Amino acid sequence: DPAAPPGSPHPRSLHTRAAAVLEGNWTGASTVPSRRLYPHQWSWDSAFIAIGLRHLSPRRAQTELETLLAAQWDDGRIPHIVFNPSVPLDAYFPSPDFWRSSTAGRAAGAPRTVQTSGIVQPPVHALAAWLVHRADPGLSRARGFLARVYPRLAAWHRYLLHRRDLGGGGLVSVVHPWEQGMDNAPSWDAPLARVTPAPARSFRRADLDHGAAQDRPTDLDYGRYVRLATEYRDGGYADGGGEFAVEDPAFNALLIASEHALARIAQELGAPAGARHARAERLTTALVERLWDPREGMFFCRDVQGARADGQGGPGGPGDSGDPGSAGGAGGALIRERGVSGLVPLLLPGLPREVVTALVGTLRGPHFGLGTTTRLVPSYDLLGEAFDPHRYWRGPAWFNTSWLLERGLRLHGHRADADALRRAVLDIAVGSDFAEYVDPYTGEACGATGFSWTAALTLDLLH
Ligand code: 9YW
Repeated sequence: DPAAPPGSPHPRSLHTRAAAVLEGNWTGASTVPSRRLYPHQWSWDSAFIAIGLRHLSPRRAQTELETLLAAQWDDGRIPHIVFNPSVPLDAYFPSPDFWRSSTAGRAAGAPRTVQTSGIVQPPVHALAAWLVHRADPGLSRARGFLARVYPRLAAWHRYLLHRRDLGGGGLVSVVHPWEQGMDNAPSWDAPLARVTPAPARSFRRADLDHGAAQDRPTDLDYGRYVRLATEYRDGGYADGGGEFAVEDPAFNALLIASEHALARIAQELGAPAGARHARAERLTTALVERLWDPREGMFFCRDVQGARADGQGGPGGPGDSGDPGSAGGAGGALIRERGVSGLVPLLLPGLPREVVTALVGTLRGPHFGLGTTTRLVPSYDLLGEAFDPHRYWRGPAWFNTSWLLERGLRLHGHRADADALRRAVLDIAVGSDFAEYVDPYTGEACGATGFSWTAALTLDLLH
């Protein structure tokens, strides 16, 4: 138990309690996000979990990522869920018999032996692999960890960059709200409104057995999630041509951060890294060109299939013609809902100075209230019409996004803000019993407790 930085609340007991959560959620080869609510392996959860686990057991952290990567499809995609065959089918919906990966996903190269979902989640994995390596380079080299994961991570990025540039501007699109990881964020409301919901009686939600209905997405949301996933599956998980395609700032920023990490991994392995750094810089430029709004001081999602007229006549109001991303040929429309996803690019090293300054201003301003009205960064605009402090990704604060923003603040030299956010994460994590998400004003626990990434990222901030 290494010494914790000064100012941590009871660092030793915090360390012990966070470690106990991860121990309890470990299955032998990977970690479940939550024993009852999410009893399988989730993709971006495992990346965050590995980042924390490296402080307890670098070996286990490597295994966490290796288990996930073993379920990679031949086309390079890393599935968002890897199913545990010993968990009953009705414990989680949608279950393996919904996704039918080994049959419906055959053309895309789904694995034959393990059952997975067919959609993806944000690419935090190369960043995680690099941080895990750094925790114990000797062990990592002895096990050939980076040499084994590098080709898989490279194939994963290739899949995203080549098969998912649905807007044609160099950025990656998600084809389902579950892919971006913030399931019911208000940013999806407009593109989802075009989707006809699957009939409520055609599926049964297992999440409501374990979570309060008012803290979860609605049945109408679920109907649309099911429709989109069904159509993707029935099209053999081929990309392009679906009803939903959105370029999201956090998803793309995490890809860029991971591309920088992949460059470091290449360098460590003695392979050329320059092209990867250059690609990360080009992607950063594309991110700013397509998703940055200088007037609002934040990034927005782009609805690739949205009619430009809708976006331009929306809450953004007049003057949208000044939005460089909506200019002719860019495709689609910006969705002017202020979500935490639009702040996450702060973690990128190559951002223009004025973008960094504006993002920090927005984080501290009335819409997110950091350091003034809120204790942790809310997932959505405090002043937004859809704001609800308890409903999942429509207001509550989540620990992974606060961890990413703490990193961004520190990277860009905003030390006092980073220190304050770090202290708040540690306090609220332990005070909420490592909740899945919390009321951003009070820190009151919502959703599940004993949530893995909350414990893992707390551990990372302690070290
Ligand atoms: C679901 C596991 C996942 C997270 C997502 C979160 C939620 C799954 O749980 O989605 O059934 O709604 O939104 O980000 O990876 O923790």
